[in-house]
Amino acid sequence: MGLDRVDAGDMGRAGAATQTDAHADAATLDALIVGAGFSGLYQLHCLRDRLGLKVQVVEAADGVGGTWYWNRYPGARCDSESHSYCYTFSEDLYRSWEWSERYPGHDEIRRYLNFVADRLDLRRDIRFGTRVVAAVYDQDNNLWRVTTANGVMLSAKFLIAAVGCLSTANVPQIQGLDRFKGQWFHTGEWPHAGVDFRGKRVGLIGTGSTGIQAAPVIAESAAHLTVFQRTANYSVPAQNAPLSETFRRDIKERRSEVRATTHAANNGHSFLIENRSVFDVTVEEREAIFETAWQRGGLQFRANFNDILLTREANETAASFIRTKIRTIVRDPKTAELLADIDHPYAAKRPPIDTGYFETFNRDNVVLVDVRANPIEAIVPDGVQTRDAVYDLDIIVFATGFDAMTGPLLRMNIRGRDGLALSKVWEAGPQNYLGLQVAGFPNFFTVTGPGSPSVLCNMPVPIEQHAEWITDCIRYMRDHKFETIEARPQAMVSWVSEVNAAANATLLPQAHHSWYLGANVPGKPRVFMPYAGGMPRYRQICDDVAAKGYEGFELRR
Ligand code: NA7
Repeated sequence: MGLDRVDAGDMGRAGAATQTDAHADAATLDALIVGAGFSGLYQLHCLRDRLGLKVQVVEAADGVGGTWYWNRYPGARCDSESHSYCYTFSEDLYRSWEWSERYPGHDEIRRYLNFVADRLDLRRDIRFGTRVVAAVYDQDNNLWRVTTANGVMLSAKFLIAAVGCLSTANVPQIQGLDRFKGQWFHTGEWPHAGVDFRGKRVGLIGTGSTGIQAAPVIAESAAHLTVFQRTANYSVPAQNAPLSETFRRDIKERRSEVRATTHAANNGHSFLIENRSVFDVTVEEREAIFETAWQRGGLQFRANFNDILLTREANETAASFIRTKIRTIVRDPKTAELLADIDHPYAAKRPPIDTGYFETFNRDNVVLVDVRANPIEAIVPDGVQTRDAVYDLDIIVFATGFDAMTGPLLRMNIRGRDGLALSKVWEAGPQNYLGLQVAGFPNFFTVTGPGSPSVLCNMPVPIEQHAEWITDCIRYMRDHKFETIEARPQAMVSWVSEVNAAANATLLPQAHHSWYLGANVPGKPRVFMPYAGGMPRYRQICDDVAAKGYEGFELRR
């Protein structure tokens, strides 16, 4: 179980007692929500406006947006189609917003979330510029005592982490970075003023979704771009384009239909996976289907057959189609080979979609460097040193991803019953029940926490489901006069097995270096974190749990 406890005095009870005094005159809230992205905003609306609770959101940034507040790198754009990457709970909201492109850019998503915050009058209950540095459960008073970096202290009966899955930047520990004479940036903490690449020699480290989006845009303005690739990646064209007036009008009429499809789809997107195997069609038919899908673009590419993520043989048909495309697009055969030398099944890592990524390597000012064969050994004052060469650079861009899912939660220093540290419980990987609660942490909920479908879905769908489930749960507690809810240890163990079984039924765990497994952060336990059983099944499980009086949770008066 890993439910070890810290020594009393370490921080636990002694710390909690001091904090109780410090919090004595702070206003006590019904619920404190951490984060003002998609999930925090909706959770605030649900608890404040539907249940009438006294709620506050604390947010480290100076504005709403969550992940999208920070991710402003060149080319940053969502991979979900805009008409499904939004709230669908409200007809009014859905009708009142106009998306301009098939895939929304980061600035448009921020404008959308600001529009939602204004429309629902959320801002008055959000405390910006306030980062949580500790949250301790005060057992005697059944309150969470929360401390922030700027000294604000808050108390609340319910603590809800709406901190996002991809909000803790992972800057690799490469020696010498402090001596680099140029500028360096992580894509997930991009300067608001932007970065001027004109006339500069730029190095881009990382070829995940982010690096693949950023490379073409950086290459357009930089004097020279060196892309450092450790693991080659598949990518399918996004085929992004402005939305026609007809589409925009039509989609508003079809809000209920779009919502129903996103609820029926395993991955929460606005399209369903075809109910056929790659082997149900002839080789020629299959190629034609892939070709049409390539031209149409987007994540829907993997939805043409139902077994692409189930067997290596089925997967290889899609993988080899994409590798052939890479070899066709990229003119230099050596570069093409490096880009096509992909070591994992298609979509076992988060599958990127792009706008001109492979084409970028046909530019005169772009080179690809294989840092699997010749790893980066150091950052030197003038650039990046690999085992076999030094690359002179003015700017280094780290598109090296995130300490995903657990990172944002663990850095809040959460301590539950008897000073139990979340970091201790999760020493061997994130244990929880339904991705919503952890045993030992009463009245603490995570929205799209590890163990929930979250990042395997179009995020607004699990976010709406989680926020509504948590709201219904708190309403139930109020109606039945329960004071605490806490996952039972046994329920947590069973759910972790369920999450593992769901992942193992697919090819997902076969991408050994994926962030789904925590493999991108040195020392992080390798555990498949999101629930791969699909959103409809997950929703059903959560509904059944609630219908059975919150089975697997302990409710106390
Ligand atoms: P990812 O998908 O974690 O990709 C990070 C990339 O950075 C990946 O290519 C890594 O190679 C590479 N990387 C990380 N550390 C190093 C070092 N030390 N040296 C060389 N290369 C390195 O992050 P993204 O930001 O692209 O995407 C995250 C999610 O955001 C995405 O999946 C969407 O859901 C949205 P590796 O593969 O580990 O060999």
